[in-house]
Amino acid sequence: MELSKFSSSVVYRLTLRMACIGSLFIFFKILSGYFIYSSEAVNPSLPLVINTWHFTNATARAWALLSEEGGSVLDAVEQGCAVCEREQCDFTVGYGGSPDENGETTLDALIMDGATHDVGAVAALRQVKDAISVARHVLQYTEHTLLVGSQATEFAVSMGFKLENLTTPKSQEMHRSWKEQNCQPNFWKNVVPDPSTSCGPYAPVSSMASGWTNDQRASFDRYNHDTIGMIAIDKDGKISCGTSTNGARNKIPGRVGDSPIPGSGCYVDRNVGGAAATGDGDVMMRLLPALISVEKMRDGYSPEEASRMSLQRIIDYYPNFEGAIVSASLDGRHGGACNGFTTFQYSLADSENGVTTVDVSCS
Ligand code: SD4
Repeated sequence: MELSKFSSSVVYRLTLRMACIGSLFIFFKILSGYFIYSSEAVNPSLPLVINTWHFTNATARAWALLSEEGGSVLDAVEQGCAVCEREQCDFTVGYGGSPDENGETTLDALIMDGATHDVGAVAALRQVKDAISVARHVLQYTEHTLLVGSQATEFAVSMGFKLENLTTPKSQEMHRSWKEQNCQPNFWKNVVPDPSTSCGPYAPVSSMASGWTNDQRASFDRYNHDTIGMIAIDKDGKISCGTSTNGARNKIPGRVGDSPIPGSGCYVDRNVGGAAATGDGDVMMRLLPALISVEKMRDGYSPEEASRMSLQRIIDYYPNFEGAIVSASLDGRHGGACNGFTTFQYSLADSENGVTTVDVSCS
């Protein structure tokens, strides 16, 4: 009897001790798990929004969605870029800008979801103002990536978007004065009549040896390059990017630029970060600078270094290239690089700075 009392009290004390050790173990496990999660997944400067140029109203809208309204990163990018479409930022986003050779404004836009690596885009979209929202409908309601031209318009109308005229008195005036200046500058080469002095219609020169090139090629100066390209990261590190533009002034009808091309206009990777570009899209879409910048960040370079390296890849082939790129990593760092512009700024919103702009010196 005495022995069994003794042994049951030993068992009791042992059980109690093990239970205490067990609970302590669980407590520390939970605690360490919390700290590991905190340092890896949550950065104090997140959420973060950056976008090309000084389009701070667009940044502020995206920021409000992420920081106050519980919106997703896709909502932030869509509604942020939509601000520029409505405000006709620098007349290079939205309706009423960059008329083509026929005087028509057409729109390019893209939205990319880091969580799924899904993309929706429209190119040469006619008669619908809300390009980034139509792109989101491509992402959300189709298995496709990119819809173009009049058929993109048909898709938009079937999804409930309004058919509207994108021409304004200002874009009519841009087109009229271009015609008055013998259609200078333009994007033709190796055609007759000489595109550097004459309007079309043009025909190919019969032999390249006797042909013209066009030194008057339209340049992507201050008011011909301000595509909005935006990257949004929420507090949990979810990322998305988007672009919206009316392209290049005096473009040849049917021309599509870099903005709706994934990896060129913008790109995100849910494990790394994102990048967005602005500038001479005919050149940029040959070298996919947004993809390259993200891959450089994956290799451990900072967003600024990655931006420089991706632009350098373009400059190696096209030394006179005019353009810029902005990049952000999932830990909340950001940076940009530019070439051929006198100035370049990008807009930023994060918990430390609120909405502001960052100056970048160009090479
Ligand atoms: C494009 N990258 O279509 C665009 C140009 C731009 O405002 O930046 N436009 O080539």
